[in-house]
Amino acid sequence: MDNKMVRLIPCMLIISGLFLAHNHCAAQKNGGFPFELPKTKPNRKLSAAMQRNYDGYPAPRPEENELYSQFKYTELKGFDYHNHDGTVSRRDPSKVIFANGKYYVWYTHRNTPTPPMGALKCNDTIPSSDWDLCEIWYATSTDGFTWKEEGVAIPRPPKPMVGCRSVATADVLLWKGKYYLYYQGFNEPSGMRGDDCPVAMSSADSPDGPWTPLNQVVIPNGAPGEWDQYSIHDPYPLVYKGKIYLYYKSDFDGKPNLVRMQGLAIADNPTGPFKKCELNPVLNSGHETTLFPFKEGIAALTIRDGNEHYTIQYASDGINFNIAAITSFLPDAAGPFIPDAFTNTKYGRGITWGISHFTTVTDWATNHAILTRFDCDLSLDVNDTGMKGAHIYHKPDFYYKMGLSKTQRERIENENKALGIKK
Ligand code: AAL
Repeated sequence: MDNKMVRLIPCMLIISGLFLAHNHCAAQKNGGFPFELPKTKPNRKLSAAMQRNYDGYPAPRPEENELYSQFKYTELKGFDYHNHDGTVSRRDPSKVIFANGKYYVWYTHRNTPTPPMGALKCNDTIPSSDWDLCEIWYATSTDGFTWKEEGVAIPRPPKPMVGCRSVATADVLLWKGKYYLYYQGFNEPSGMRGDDCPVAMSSADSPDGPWTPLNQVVIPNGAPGEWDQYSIHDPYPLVYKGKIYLYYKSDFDGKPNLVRMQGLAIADNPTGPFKKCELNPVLNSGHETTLFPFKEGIAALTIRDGNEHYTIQYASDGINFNIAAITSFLPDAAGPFIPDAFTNTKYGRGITWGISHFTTVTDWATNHAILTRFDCDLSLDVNDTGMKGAHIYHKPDFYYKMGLSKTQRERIENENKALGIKK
């Protein structure tokens, strides 16, 4: 190649690059993207983001996305927390159900002489964690804001039965006129290795009990080496396709941190056998389980943890979930009121409220949780525009409270030093 040719090559490359870019970017055939956001996918070249906006979400704007909502919180009346000294805790509420003219909710209840002291300091009366040495209690309400605590539903069974150390994190199923509570049954204090337990179950003819324990594990842990070999948490039954679809979360890996994902186990009867879905985990994110029938499928609040935290997801078959909305301040451990949770609906209507918990009421020394009410519009029957805004404003204080740690401050100082900046 002669010198002239060598000098020409970069010019030719630049010209062809410009030509390609022009073809890609200038929508010369269509004109610019329309000012009014098209309701359906326009027939024109679209960027990846705009394709996703039409293909990936139920509607191109959040206000019209039935699976998008903000969440608003209201303090509940009727629960005493012993001056928030950490000796009384209520957490991990079940779904809310409506029966006998009132709403019912079940939850983990702890009343111990001290706040949780960790696995090394706990004993037969001192709890290791907030959900150690607990019972399942329940409360009723006629308006969803003021609750009457009714007392214990599931006490701890005697040793060596499943749950003899603690029963926690219950959820409810109504199946052929009978009520079933599924819950985590601990036989050793949580925190010894992790938070390990299988799922136990009790049944009753009325939501007021009496509850008869099945006295056996209904959802066993996975085989050694499998993702759910140690923990089956937050058992969450729904009736779907004529069967019991029970979703659960497991904690796994642990190197360096635990990974949390959600799985599904399906049964024809409340006592099982529950067959674990071979595609498990079916949700790659989220901490506690919160799902509800929606249209032909199942929707999930994917609350904390994982790449897809703070999303609302949808699976038209109850198994293969995709992100349907991205939101913020999702309710922790939410137990929604789902009118069609057990009706075997072919077209789920969604949810507008429920009970969740806050675990951040005080500091670690008086660690406990409180129940709260959340409201939202994830319902096909409600159109609450006040829940559909895509912005939430907080005072600077809110952000400053989540400030830098000492280690982060040191790192920043070192970065400044490395630039040669002297104090
Ligand atoms: C919760 C739930 C389960 C865990 C612990 C108590 O938020 O995920 O119930 O075991 O934390």
